Amino acid sequence: MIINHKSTQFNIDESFIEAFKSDISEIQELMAEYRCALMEIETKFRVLNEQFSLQRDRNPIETLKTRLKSPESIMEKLRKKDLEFSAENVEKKIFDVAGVRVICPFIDDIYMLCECLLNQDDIKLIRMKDYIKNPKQNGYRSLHLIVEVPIFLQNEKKPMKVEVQLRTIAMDFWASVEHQLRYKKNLPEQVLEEMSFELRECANISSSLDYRMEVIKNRLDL
Ligand code: 0O2
Repeated sequence: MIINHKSTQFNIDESFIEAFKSDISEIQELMAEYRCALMEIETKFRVLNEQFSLQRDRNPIETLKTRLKSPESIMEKLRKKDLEFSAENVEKKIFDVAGVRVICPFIDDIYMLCECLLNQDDIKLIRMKDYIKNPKQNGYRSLHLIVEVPIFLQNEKKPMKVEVQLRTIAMDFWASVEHQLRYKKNLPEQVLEEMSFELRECANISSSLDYRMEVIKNRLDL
């Protein structure tokens, strides 16, 4: 079966579809739990934003976005890992089913929010990847966290994994545009090389912009 998802086309094995159908109610329940985890993390960031804006008279969060991974992307990710589709595998092997993206004006805001989140006693850090200090080869920058947050169900407290991506407005601009360009397929090798070079250059320019803005902010003691 072929599933169209935006501009991507996946060939998904029939057995995956069968497994998906047989696990459907468990999956629906799990997705509802991920939605609850997203609400928990979103609220934590909104509270921090509120408190900081009272203290400093500016918002450390420009935009807050949440998303649940689509069933097609989850299936594709499991297939790449050579794992069968089951609620158990989704929960144990896929760490970014629930995702929160926090877009900040300044780099300092990113590390301040990260520290505040990780200091909360119900948050457990599972993994951190700092693509700001160590950008990806293509120029991608962001701070990635996988955290566990408890959700409180009727008779149970359940830890749920959430991926948090923190980035500046400039990093987000670069990542969003690069994401769109990446889907342009079948380009000649030379064009691809030139494009990668240009994208790396743009990432460097936007990074130096971030640092210059930071200097202005610090001068104003904001
Ligand atoms: P989507 O639609 O955003 O969810 P893992 O998730 O652990 O299996 P990995 O590669 O270790 O895989 O995760 P990592 O490096 O923490 O980054 C995964 C996510 O970061 C991606 O999710 C993107 O959102 C973002 N990302 C990472 N590298 C790039 C990049 O080069 N360009 C852009 N634009 N985004 C990037 P998904 O699942 O790809 O997509």
